Amino acid sequence: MDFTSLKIIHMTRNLICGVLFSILTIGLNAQTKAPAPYGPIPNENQLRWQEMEYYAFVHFSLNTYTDQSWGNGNEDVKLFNPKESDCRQWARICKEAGMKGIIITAKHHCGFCLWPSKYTEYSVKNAPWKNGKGDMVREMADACKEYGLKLGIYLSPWDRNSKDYGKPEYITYFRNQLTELLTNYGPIFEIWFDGANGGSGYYGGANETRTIDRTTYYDWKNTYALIRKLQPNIVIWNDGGDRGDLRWVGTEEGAVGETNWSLLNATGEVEWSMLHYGLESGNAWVPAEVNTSIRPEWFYHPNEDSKVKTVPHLLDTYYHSIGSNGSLLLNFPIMPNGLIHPNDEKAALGLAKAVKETFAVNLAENRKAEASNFRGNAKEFGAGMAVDNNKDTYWATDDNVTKASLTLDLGIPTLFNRFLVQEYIRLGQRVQAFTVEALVDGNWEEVAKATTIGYKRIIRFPSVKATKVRFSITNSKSCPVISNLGVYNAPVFLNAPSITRNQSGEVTITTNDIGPIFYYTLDSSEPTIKSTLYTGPFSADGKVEVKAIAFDPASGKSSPVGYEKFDISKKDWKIVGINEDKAIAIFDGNTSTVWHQRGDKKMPLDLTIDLGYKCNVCGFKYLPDQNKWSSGIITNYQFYISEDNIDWKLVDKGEFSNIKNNPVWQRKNFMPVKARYIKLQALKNTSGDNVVGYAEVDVITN
Ligand code: FUL
Repeated sequence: MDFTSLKIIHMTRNLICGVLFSILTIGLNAQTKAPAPYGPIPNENQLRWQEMEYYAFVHFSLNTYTDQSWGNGNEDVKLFNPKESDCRQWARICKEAGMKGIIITAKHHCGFCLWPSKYTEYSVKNAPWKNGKGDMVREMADACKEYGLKLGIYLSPWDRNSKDYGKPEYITYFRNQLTELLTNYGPIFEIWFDGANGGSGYYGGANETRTIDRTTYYDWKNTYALIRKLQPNIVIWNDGGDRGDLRWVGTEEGAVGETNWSLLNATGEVEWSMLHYGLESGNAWVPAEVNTSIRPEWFYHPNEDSKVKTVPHLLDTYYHSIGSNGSLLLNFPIMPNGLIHPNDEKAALGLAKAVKETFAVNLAENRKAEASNFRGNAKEFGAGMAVDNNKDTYWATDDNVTKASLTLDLGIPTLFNRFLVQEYIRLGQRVQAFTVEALVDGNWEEVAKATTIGYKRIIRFPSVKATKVRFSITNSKSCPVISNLGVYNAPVFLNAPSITRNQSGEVTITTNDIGPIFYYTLDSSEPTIKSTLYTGPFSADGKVEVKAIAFDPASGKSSPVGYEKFDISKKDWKIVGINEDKAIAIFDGNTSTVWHQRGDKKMPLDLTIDLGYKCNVCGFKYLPDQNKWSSGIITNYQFYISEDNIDWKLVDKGEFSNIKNNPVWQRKNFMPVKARYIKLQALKNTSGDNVVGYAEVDVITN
């Protein structure tokens, strides 16, 4: 063959190959084009924030020194003197706990500023701390930098100290403070605007009630523009007015809805269910942030040292936030000395350890995976992309396919109890429902059935031993796009048992976990499996401390200690002047039974209790209705005592500050007084009507 013939053959071969290649790639391109985004999608700031998953709140202000939830705005700045304050301790704990950032309460509702703002005297610059030369926000920013954490700012829009609050001038003041905080402390990942706005306060000495229209007063549109100009990479948390980048989940208990769409409408009112579950048809991307405290309250109260949430409780919160397409913003209350309490540190590090142990081995990683359908039969969208440990690749189906399944082959019978799944949210949130099945002894068993996925969803179910796992999408808005799957075998973590006592002094120990037995002590010692075995309700009337553990004989694991301190006996208590049998719910020791005063009577409404005998009363406790839709939650009260039900003395009055968002036990202390009768007078409730509800009322005696 001469050179020309060779060249012709070569050219012809190239031509054929070229044509074939073009045909193939045209065909392939048509088949393998990535899915188009569906509905609203997150912006880069929201994506960056979502991947942080877990970060801290720190609550520190003058309230820390007055044992209050909300300061009134007239508390003395001289109280602020944290002798051992150390933001590096906070940052170290957060880092070790696996958190990615810290949001500091630069200014809470009382108006006191943790930084030396130029625009007010009510700040650290007039406090004895560091002779007025301190700047807590600066120290926080430096500590975050040192520990590789991001910094966020909580700036309360409501200011109970400012004389201008409620007037247009305050908006200039508010924006000036925002400008200081967003200019002088480096990059800020999140700004947090609390929903509590307007009400009674000091207001520069006016001591009055000021109401504002929270949708218009702050002119959010222009306030947001300022924020975005100063910090282009920030996310804005706001639950009122113009939509921020993130949404509140409607509760401070630490849980978003089981169904959780990262969508809302860009305008219009947001009702509770939208906050909690998102809005499937929403036209804006507004993902959920679950904020909760590691203790019942946000600020430090010494009496909560024994109420720090246990590791199983925090784990539950983890699944209801990070495991439910939300982020987790967990609060540490700072003590008056300026440090995080060791109990809080222990709990946070305990959670980190439990999470690490749970997700140490992904049994699905790189396992053989088969899908009922994958896009254009192209490997780049195949089932394997969901188990390749790469968040940028995904399994996707053809455009018209909205029901599909993926089967993972575990090889040998394998024990597991957790299933993790992630959508590739850059292309939107699509899946509406899915199931998880396990192949046990040759039969498919459904182990879980759930609704939305979003950025991350983790499902818990009892341990199952299976050779295969089948994940089936049973409904999706558009073709599903799944970036990651995980199968895990989580160790047993038992919840601390609950301890209750009824009016006749009978103590009951219970748990939500299935199967454990309990051991308890009554002498303040720590219970072990050598302590008294609980065989049923027992009698322990009068002042007593009960500590109990749950124990799982199968795994040999114990729970954290459950603890309750009961005060005087309630055997002889009687409600005075009310003849309704159901009213007994007020002191039956059962937090889920409630009694409401309703009818024609108007506020103030009294609840009078005859304790049966005289004792030294030095405080009282009130627990509102624990039902989410409850009415009659008291916000303002007066508390009276009497020895004879004739002469009454006012011993305390005030507000249950954050009771609406966080309906936990409210505890009020006062100087000890002799009393046989107590009267809790409700002056106002959260809904502004004349209903008063009580789950429990108790006294504190010395
Ligand atoms: C609430 C506030 O009123 C609490 O004091 C706390 O700051 C919490 C994070 O938000 O609504």
